[in-house]
Amino acid sequence: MNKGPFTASVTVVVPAMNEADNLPHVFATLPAWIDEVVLVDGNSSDDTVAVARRLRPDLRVVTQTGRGKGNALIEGFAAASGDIIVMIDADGSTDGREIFSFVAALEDGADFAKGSRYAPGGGSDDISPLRSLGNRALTGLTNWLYGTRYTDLCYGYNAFWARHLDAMGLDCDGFEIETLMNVRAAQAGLLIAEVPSHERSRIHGESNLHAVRDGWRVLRTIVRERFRGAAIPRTQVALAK
Ligand SMILES: Nc1nc2c(ncn2[C@@H]2O[C@H](COP(=O)(O)OP(=O)(O)OP(=O)(O)O)[C@@H](O)[C@H]2O)c(=O)[nH]1
Ligand SMILES: [Mg+2]
Repeated sequence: MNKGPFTASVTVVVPAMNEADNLPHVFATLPAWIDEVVLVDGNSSDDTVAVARRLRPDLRVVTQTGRGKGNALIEGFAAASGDIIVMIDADGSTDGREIFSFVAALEDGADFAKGSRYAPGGGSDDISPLRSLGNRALTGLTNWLYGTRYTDLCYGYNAFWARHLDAMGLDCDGFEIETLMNVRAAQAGLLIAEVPSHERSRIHGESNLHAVRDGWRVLRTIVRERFRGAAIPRTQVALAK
């Protein structure tokens, strides 16, 4: 069924809250060989869903039952049928043409392909000095606590084999979702490849992220997960011996 360059089937999950003006740009960048697109609507008050359906008649729409980007992604992942799940944003900041590199990294052997704006070849038109500083500090703390070598903790462009969803056991609501995925993937001993990615600016509309409130949620997640129980760090130690 998949006529693309890869053998695995690929689902793209797109959380969207009031992104009707951006979706035409976002969907235009999606490769033709994507098997499935799942849009998770955050009870938008604009015509996000109608626009999305018009652009992609084969679209699957999930209306999230809770609140926040984390809840939206978790419900979208549960609905995805592909072997590989790619998560992108609906505001025009993530370029669908990069999906090729993410899927290639997975087919080359990675379990989890993690986008990075700070890996060689990556970049950002969007990140403010405050967010950049916070992200670097939180990335450094994560690397110190988990023994990882991440260059970019809080970035919404990632892909993974759907079979690893159980290992991550995702359970959060907000913008800490990427952090939770990154630390649980590490704790589960998944092979993680960073993929350079160029983040663009949101095209229309307002950001839903609040640097201080969401930074605090990320910090709590990093610390809580590290001291939650020894099960996953033990795996890492075992691998390192
Ligand atoms: N379904 C759903 N989507 C959400 C929710 N919050 C954010 N999103 C989507 O998640 C993606 C990222 O959210 P943004 O508001 O762009 O946050 P951000 O990328 O950190 O902020 P900017 O860089 O300023 O754009 C976008 O596609 C949003 O529409 C939510 O509660 N529900
Ligand atoms: Mg954004």
